[in-house]
Amino acid sequence: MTQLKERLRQAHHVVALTGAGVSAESGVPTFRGEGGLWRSHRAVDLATPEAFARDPRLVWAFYNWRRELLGPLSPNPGHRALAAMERRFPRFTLVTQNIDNLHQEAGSRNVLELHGNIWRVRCTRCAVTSEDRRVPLPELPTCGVCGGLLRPDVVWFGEALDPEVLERVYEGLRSCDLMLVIGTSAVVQPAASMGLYARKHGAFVAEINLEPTPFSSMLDVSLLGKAGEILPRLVE
Ligand code: BJW
Ligand code: ZN
Repeated sequence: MTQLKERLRQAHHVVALTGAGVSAESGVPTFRGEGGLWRSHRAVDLATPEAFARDPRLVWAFYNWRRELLGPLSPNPGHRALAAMERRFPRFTLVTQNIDNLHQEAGSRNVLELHGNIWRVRCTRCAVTSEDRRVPLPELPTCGVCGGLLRPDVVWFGEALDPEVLERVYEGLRSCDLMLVIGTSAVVQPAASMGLYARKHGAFVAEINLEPTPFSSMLDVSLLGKAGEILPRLVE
C-alpha cells in the first residue's frame, strides 16, 4: 500500500482496468466465483451470438432481468475514487469490462468500455446503436429505423471488441507509467493480458482483488481486499 501510494504520487499517466469486482459492492452480481452469474447460467446459452440466433427471446429475458436488477443500483466508493483520480492526474484512462454504466454515474467522463453497455441496443440489420432505458424492453424489441431485431450492445464470447476502443486502450497501456487492475478474475481475453502488456511497456502494475488471480505473481504489487475500501485510501 505504501509503495503503491508513493508510485501514485509520482505518476503522470495512470490507467485503471476494472472488472465486475468493482461493482460487486454496489450489489451487481459478478460472473465467476460465489453467487456469480456463470455459476447459475450457462454463458454459452446466453452470451454468445449463436445463443441469440437460436433463441433471442431467452437472451433478451436474461438481459431484461439484468436491467431490472441494475436499475436501482448506484455507484460505490470504489467508483467514486476512480472518478476522483480522473480529476487528479494529468492523464488518466479508465478502461472497463463492465457494462453497468456505474463509472459514468459516479462522475467518470472518459470511460473506454471494452464489452459495451447494457443500456444501449444495436440493430442486427442496420447496426444503428441507441440508448434505451426501458425496463423491461419488449420481448423482441425492434429498430425504430429499419424494423430489424435489436440486440443488447454488449460484446459476447467469440465477438471482436471495437477496434477503435482497443486502439485507444493499447495506446494508453503503452504510454502510462502506472496501471491499476481492479476486480477482474483476468480470465477473459483480451482484457486479461492488458496488465502484462502495460508492464512489458514499462508501467508499474498493481492489482487490487479479493483474491489472487492467474497474473498476481507476474505484476508488481497485489493488494488483497475490497476495491471499495482500498481505492478510497489511494486518493486520500
Ligand atoms: C472483487 C470484489 C471486491 C469480487 N473488490 N475485487 C482460449 C484462450 C484464450 C482466449 C479464448 C479461448 N477460448 C475463447 C477465447 C476468447 C474469449 C475468452 O477469453 N474466453 C476465456 C473465458 C477462455 N474471449 C472472447 O471471446 C472475446 N472476444 C475475442 O476474443 O475476440 C477475438 C476475435 C477476433 C476476431 C474475430 C472474432 C473474435 C470477447 C469476450 C466478451 C466477454 N463478455 C462478457 C459478457 C458481457 C456482456 C454481459 O455482461 O452479459 O463480459 S463475459 C463476462 O466476463 C463479462 C465480463 O466483462 C468478463 C470478465 O469478467 P470479470 O469482470 O473479470 O468478472 P469475474 O466475475 O470473472 O471476476 C470478478 C473478480 O472480482 C474476481 O476475481 C473476484 O475475486 C473479484 N472481486 N468482489 C475487489 N469487492
Ligand atoms: Zn435497424
